[in-house]
Formats: sequence, C-alpha cells, structure tokens
Amino acid sequence: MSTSTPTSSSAEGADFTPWPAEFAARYRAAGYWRGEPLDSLLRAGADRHAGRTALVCGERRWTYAELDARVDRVAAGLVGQGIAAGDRVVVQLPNIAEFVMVIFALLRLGALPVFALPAHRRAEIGYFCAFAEAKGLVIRDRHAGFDYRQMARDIRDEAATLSTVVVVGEAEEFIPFERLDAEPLPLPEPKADTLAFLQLSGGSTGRPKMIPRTHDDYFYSVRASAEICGLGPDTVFLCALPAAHNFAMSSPGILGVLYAGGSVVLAPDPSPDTCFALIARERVDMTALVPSVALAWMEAAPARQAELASLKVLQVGGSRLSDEAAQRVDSLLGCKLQQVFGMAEGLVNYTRFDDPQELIVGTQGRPISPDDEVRIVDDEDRDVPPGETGHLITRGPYTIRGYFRADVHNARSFTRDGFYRTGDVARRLPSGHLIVEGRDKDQINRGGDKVAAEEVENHLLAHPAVLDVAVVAMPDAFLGERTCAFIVPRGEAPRPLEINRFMRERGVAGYKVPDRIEFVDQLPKTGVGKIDKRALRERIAARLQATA
Ligand code: AMP
Ligand code: DBH
Repeated sequence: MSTSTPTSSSAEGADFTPWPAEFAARYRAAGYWRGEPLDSLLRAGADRHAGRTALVCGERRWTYAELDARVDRVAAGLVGQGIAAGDRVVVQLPNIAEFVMVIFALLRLGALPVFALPAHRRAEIGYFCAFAEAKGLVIRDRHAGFDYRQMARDIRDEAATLSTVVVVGEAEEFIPFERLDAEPLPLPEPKADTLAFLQLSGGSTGRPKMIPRTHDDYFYSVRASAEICGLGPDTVFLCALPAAHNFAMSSPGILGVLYAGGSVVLAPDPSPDTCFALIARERVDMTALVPSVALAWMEAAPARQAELASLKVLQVGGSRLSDEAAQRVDSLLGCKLQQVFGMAEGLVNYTRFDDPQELIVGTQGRPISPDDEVRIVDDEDRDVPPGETGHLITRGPYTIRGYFRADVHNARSFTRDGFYRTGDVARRLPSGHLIVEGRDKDQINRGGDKVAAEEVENHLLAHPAVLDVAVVAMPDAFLGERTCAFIVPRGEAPRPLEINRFMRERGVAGYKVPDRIEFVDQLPKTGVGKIDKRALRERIAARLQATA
C-alpha cells in the first residue's frame, strides 16, 4: 500500500519505490513533506527577494525576479522542443548559469533532470541516456579541452529515445541554448510526491545506479539543511564543486541558498587562484569542498589572508577529512569548519556550529532529521553495542527506498524493512555524531569521486591482453585514496600506458582510469575462492610504504 504514485517501470524494475503509507503519513504530519514542488522555492524567492542577487556567473548576474522569469522562458522553450512532463533529460554542464536555469526549467515543467558530471564521457553518458530512456541531453559545446558535441554524436545509436540535444555555446547541428526562449506557458504544477529528478550513485556495481528523488523528500532535506547552516538573504555561497553533485546541490548548496534568499556564486573550477579571487570580489561567506581541495586551499591560504576575509564557514565532505587537517582549518582559513557526511541516496549528517570543537574536528556530524533512523549493525543486521563499529544502515524522510529500475540490486542494497545499506562502516557517539571508519562496499573514494571497482574491472577485462583483474584502493596523501589495478596478463604484459589509453578510448571518465597498474601471475583468493581484495590492498599499501 502506498500513497505516492509510482511513475512506471521497466523490465529492470520500478522507477521508484514509494515509502510505505504509514511512513508517508508520519512524514507529512511532522511537516517534513509539504506538498510543494521544488521549483517553487525559486518562485517564492522572486516574490520575497525580487531585487536581490540570486546568481553570479563570471561577469553575468541575475536577481531573483530575473532568474525566475528566465526559467519560465526556458521551460516554455523546452516544451517547444518536445520535452514534456515525465521525460528524462540528461544534464551535463559545468558550473555555469545555464545549469541552474535548465534544472529549474525542467523541474518546473515536470521533466526529470538526470545529473551527469562534466567528467563523464561517452561510456557513462550513453548508458545514462539509454537506461533512463532519455528524451533530451543538455551539454556544453567544449569544456576543459573536450568536445561534448562529438560525444553526443557518438552515443546517438545507443540512445534510441534521444531526440533533443541542446548545446550551450556553438551548437553546430544541435539546438542552441538561446533557442530555449519562448513566451511563458501555463504549466501544470508537478505533484510533490512524484519524482523530481535522478541523481547518480557513486555505486559499487558494474553500472552506475540512478537515484530517484521526489520533490517532497528532497525539498525537506534542502530546507532543513538551510536551517542547520543558518542561511539567510545575506548568505553568499561559492559553488566550487561540480554543481550537479548532491553535496553542491542540496547540502545546503545551490538549492538551499536560493531557498533562503541568498546569492550563489558559480566557480568554474575549485583552484585557490580562481576561488580566492571570487571570494574577495563577491564577499563570499560560505563554501563547500572535498578534503583534497580543502588541503590545497590550506596550502595556499597563508600568503593570501586578505582575500579570504569574508569567509565564515567551510564545509568539507564527500570523503573523510583527517583529524589533523580538520584541526587546522580554523587557523589557516580563518573560518569555521563544518563536516558533512552525505550521500545522494539520502541521509546527510552535519556537525553543528555550536558543537564542542572535538566533535567538529573528530566526527562527520549527526543526521539532519529527528526521524532519520540510523543503525550500526553487524554482518547479520543485529545492532552492535553502543559505540562499537559496524555497518551503517538508514531509513528516513529523505532516504530512498529503492534505486531507479534496479529490482535485483535493490534486494541487496536495502533491508526487508527498507533500510538503505550505505556500505559505510561507522561508529556512533552518545551524542549521535557519526565517525566514518571505513567502507565495506567495493568502491574507491578518490578524493570524493567515487569509483566502482567492478565497473573499472569490466572495462579492463575487455582488453585482449587482460586475463583477470582486481581494482582496489591504495592510500594517497592528497586524495585519500587512488585506484590500483592488479592485472593478470594473458601472455606478455602490455604497457600500463597502453591500458590507460584503452580505457580512455572506451570513453570512460578520466577519474576512473587506474592510477597504478601492477602485473601479477595470479590474484590471491579467500577461503571460499573469492578474490581477496583485502590482501591486495595490504600488498599495495606495504609496497608504497616501502618506497616512500
Ligand atoms: P554517493 O553514494 O555516491 O552519493 O556517495 C556517498 C558516499 O560518500 C558515502 O556513503 C560515503 O562513503 C562517502 N562520504 C560522503 N561524505 C563523507 C565524509 N564526510 N566522510 C567520509 N565519507 C564520506
Ligand atoms: O559524497 C556525497 O555524495 C555527499 C557528501 C556530502 C553528499 O551527497 C551530500 C553531502 O549531500
């Protein structure tokens, strides 16, 4: 029995697994789910803060009234290009204003953005378009030396449903973004208990999983995040991470800042040079980074204190920030640290500004909601004694109950009573704060970029000279982890460079290309005959240690 209407399904399974009725009723009664579509936060901003700056992109800026009006016109333009409510549209844009416009326009007309990252290539984008049966794709012409139009041509055969390709910049045979400009249309409001968009999971399987989020559940996480972070109309937020990433989007990110009436400043890249100048020029008071970028900022900061004078809060999340680095944020950057431990599947934890310093430095925060149920369990799903380490599982008012069209995988990723198995290994303090101790999912967290080992292994196995392979994490001082591929060659070992070129030619995102390749005669096996990845991780860590 459900109160939310599932949209549809395919052979792979349902688009969306609704919350059971009694949970949905509870979340509504508690005021978490308010029946408001996500785009209404921008409309409300236009009513309340019409003349205030909503968005800054390079030399261009928009007030709330201007941005809202522009979104109406882009939405009508998309309808004119054949995009309708319920259609999926893969959006792959760097941090530019058009990203924000397209996202709100799609939400407003009830079409579902699929949030791709600029680093994705033909293999990923082709798969997203095909699997989500996307009608549209929105890309930039070129960015960071890559031509996205050529990628769009290359995936057309695979993506049979794709009919509308919009390009920001020189569009060639595709639809130029400027053509998405038409008299506003009366559009029926999307129902808040239906899907708003598909986020991507870092995942641990051969193919990335898609995460179906509803207006109701996401809006709650955004609103509550904005409150926890104390955002208001004076907030000036620098978006330095890829805007499509769940952290930058919602914790509280772009949506939280626009909900609160603040200003979003888009940074084209997260480097200190780019960002420090923007912080100084726009008087930025808050930003969000992954640990590796935070470390780079801390290196650069001492000589450039004046530029950072307005910065009050630095959020760090996406992968584990070391306690030592956490300790130094305050003195080096002259701002408060907030640790954020979240996932696109839902659950987000924050350290609070009034937490004692040892919790801010030594934990990854506590959940947003009093109704986030977090359990730390053993291998048999039994709660471990308080304070002990175990698998973190969770359910709550903004954590999904199932991936998009993935019934088989869902049976593994969720308990029978609907807890999401995060794959994180954690420990909880009496205060409710969580400490992330590790991971039991087959994934490498490369400075916040999640790499699914199986996905990389499948690509490598396609190489004629690769007989067997196992991809594991190796420690790295800067990114936390990098990827190491142990390869059993078929005959003579190919050169590592040749393997990497092969990966790139397959059109795989650069961050998934192995950082190191080790050729071996055979892979170690566990008692039951599985590849012993723990032994491989230990082997490469020891080798790195020995040569350090
Ligand atoms: P995804 O499922 O791709 O959205 O990635 C979410 C995962 O990123 C989490 O399950 C964690 O493994 C990892 N993660 C996010 N934030 C943190 C953090 N602050 N500390 C440690 N791991 C994190
Ligand atoms: O890593 C993540 O996915 C993440 C980190 C911080 C996230 O999704 C979030 C906050 O919302």
